[in-house]
Amino acid sequence: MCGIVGIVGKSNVNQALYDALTVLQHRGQDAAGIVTSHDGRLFLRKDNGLVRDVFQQRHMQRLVGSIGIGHVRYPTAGSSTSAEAQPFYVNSPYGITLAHNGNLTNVEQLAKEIYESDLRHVNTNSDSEVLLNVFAHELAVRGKLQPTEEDVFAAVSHVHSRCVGGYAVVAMITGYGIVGFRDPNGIRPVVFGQRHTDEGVEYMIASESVALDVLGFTLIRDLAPGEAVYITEEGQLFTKQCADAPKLQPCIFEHVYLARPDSIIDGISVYKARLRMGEKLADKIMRERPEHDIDVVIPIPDTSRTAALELANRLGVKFREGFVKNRYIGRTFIMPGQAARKKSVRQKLNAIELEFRGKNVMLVDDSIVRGTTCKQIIQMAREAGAKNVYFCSAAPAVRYPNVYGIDMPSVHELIAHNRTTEQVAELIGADWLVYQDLPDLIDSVGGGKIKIDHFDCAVFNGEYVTGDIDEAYLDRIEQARNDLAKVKNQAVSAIIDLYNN
Ligand code: PIN
Repeated sequence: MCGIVGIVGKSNVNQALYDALTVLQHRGQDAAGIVTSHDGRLFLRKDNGLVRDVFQQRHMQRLVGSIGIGHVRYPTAGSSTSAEAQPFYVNSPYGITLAHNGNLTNVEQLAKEIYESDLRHVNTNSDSEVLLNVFAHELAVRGKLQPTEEDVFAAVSHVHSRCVGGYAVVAMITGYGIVGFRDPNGIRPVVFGQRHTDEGVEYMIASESVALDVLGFTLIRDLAPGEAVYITEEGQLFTKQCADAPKLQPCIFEHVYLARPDSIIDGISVYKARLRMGEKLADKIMRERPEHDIDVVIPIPDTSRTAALELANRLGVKFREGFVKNRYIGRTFIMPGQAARKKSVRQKLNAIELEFRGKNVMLVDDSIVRGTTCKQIIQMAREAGAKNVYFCSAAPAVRYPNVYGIDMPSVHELIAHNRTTEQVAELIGADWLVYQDLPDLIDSVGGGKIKIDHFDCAVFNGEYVTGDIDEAYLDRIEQARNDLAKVKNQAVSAIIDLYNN
């Protein structure tokens, strides 16, 4: 998962891009980048790290220009070197830079085509660089010295016919403008908005509406699946549907925990969707365990808080903050003579004992993926003196990998893969466990004022909306992830050896 932003402004946009990226930081903490354009020149800064660490005063001073794009990255299937930080750049045609959120599922085929037919070189393992080259090729073959909006839209149409998967994209065409587009299923979110300044109207394209809000832009709307928006350097805005058969099937996991609760995606308030998830869970508990003896509902901070609050209200049970999260977790340093250790849950969360001692507690989390964290948290609740620990997941059991840009463990690491609810409860150490039912999750998200009945729910039901995912594909990504894990482990061991010798 990643965050993207693009701004066409009336004065330097570096600060606004930086601020927008900090608002989108929850979408990726691995790397960050900004590129701006001024007088036909590009200025780029990107590196691994948080936004606040990647950009120093000296970098910001160099990022001049009233138009630019930015990206925060969460590593997906590929590796996570700084060379793969975005935006990516190709010099021909025009000089195009691009930032992408999502994942292409036919990247191998595309990489082959790019090399053999389009005669282009791709220098990383990133599908985003492939996507950029497909877009650049499709714009180049139009053969125009000055591309019009129709040329840009035609190139996007060709991207849609060649690329499969989830993609929300913002790209800057040096000297001309910024284009944003969304895949024909609208899997990943993207919105655009405007703000009025003394110098005129400024436009922003962003992954989530919260970036518009915080920077004083008003939401115009979400991009429709398959649609593109093109804003010229002069501030003219054009939109066009560029896909043949678009169908809105957004990723439901955005609402579970990826997006901020103060965002509105495809007209749906993430916050309200989470409240409804809590209501539905309460109804399920009342149906299945009308005689329950829950004394207190406790959220696992932060994402589950909204659902937990409404769950408690509906059950008529006390809602209490039982865990405090350290907001300032620091880096893990590898010291000579010590093995690299992951930060434990214990360092991130601490229990307020008086909320647990002698009580039957219902812990609520947004989802259970590997089950490792919730197992430790349940243990903490017991150590704090809880009599019984029950557990609620606002999402259904995660049983299948994600292929559209969410970094998920491979299928065998998913605790619910090939397991029943009871088996998962036993493994995580809960006295009992309640998962949200998928129809209830769909209704929580798509059953409010804005009705959406199709979502990408593949991690729950194994049905991939692009229709191209088979066992062989899943086996390949599993293999790639295992290989990557091996390489990473070897690299860590090599660093430790280096320190020790
Ligand atoms: C919470 C994100 N959320 C917490 C991600 C961990 C499952 N985990 C999925 C719960 S937040 S595990 O966005 O960081 O606030 O129990 O499956 O190991």
